Amino acid sequence: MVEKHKLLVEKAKIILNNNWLGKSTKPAPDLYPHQWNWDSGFIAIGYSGYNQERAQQELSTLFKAQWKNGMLPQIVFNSEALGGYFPEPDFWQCERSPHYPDGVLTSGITMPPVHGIAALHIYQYATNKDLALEWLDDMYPRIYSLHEYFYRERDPNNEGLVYIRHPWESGLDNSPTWDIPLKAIVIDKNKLPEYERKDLKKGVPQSQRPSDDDYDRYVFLVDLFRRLRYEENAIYQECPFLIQDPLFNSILSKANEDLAKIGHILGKDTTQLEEWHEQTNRSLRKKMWHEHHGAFDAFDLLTGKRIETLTASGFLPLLCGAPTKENAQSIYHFLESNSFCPMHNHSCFSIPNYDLQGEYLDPKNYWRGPVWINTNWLLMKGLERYGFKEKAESVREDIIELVKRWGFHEYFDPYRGTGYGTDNFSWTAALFIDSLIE
Ligand code: 2M8
Repeated sequence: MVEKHKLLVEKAKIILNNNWLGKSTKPAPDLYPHQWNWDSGFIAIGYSGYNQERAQQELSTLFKAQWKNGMLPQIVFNSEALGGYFPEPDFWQCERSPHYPDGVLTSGITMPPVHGIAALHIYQYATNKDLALEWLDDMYPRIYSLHEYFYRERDPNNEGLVYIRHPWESGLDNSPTWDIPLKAIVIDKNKLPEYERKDLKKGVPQSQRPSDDDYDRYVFLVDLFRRLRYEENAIYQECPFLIQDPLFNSILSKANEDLAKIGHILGKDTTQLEEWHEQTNRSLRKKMWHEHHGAFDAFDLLTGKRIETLTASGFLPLLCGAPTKENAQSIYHFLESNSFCPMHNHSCFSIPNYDLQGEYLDPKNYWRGPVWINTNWLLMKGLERYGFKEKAESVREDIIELVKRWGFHEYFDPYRGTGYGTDNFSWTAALFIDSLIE
């Protein structure tokens, strides 16, 4: 397949090369000028098919910015590009935290931990296994301590389900799932720090980006964290946004499983990783599965209620093996309904991030309807895991088709395929390359 799409693969490599910052890769030329946490995981997966050294370096650079308590920041700032994004280090003020690492500039929240998954992928694709083993030996304790941080600091009920404390941590920033909890945060504009959005000056229309009301709440939360000096326990007591999300927990669970495989290769004791994997899967099934929906719900720790919004996040437990066979069948049927674009239907593309029949669908707006290549790639792996080969194949075909027709956009219209957001987007390029490797 790589041969068949040779020109596009070349183009994808050029995009990654142009977004290369010297030690890591930015997500896009202008809109995102720094290094992003889970983007780098996906980008490394793309590199692993043709440039092992870069794949390894991408993650090594990211983990140089790991906090002393194990947290891996959402953004590692590129000091040469400061001024082009909001919020940057002057706003985060992470130096207030005793856990802030030396010699780097970062934000004070995290993102879905795809790194164990990426690291195993890099090893499997490595042409120089000795080099890969040496690298894994260095990465293993770092990724392990990130997982330890999650179970220690973000799992207050000791149930194997960790919470996110900011929509940016989910990766799916303005997903309709966050509408209810965000609306519940009452903002006093007079007390909100002054700020200026930079994202709207980069050529992407407001209609494809989060609303100003959303941004006020994003800023409110950052202001709270910096006031509390990024102290996890204090944040847990005061934060008005504490959500257990299926996508986040499924990625963590799968990363435990993959890190345990790496541990076996390195001869480590992986008991804890296996226990985390089992416990998270058990709790996903017990607490978040929604029989009637055929999907997993998010859970709001503050209201004690499920958030019954139907997004791609609810299918992600396929990735880590949490659903029973029956659950997986229900998910499959739901994915094959008009809500998420069935196979062989030429009037839509799979898998939109939000229910195509849902009340809040906005096919152009960011995480409120468009198709994203990273969630598609993860779902493809989950579908393969459960033996839904034809469906997985059709998801792969849509990844390829969308890029072929519209280019390397950030996200795509679920009906027409039109590319939206920024162009020359790194993870679209990286995962396109990976999707062509059989
Ligand atoms: C988007 O999020 C950032 C904040 O993290 C933003 O809107 O400024 C999301 O799509 C996120 O998932 C992604 O990692 C990031 C960079 O591509 O952009």
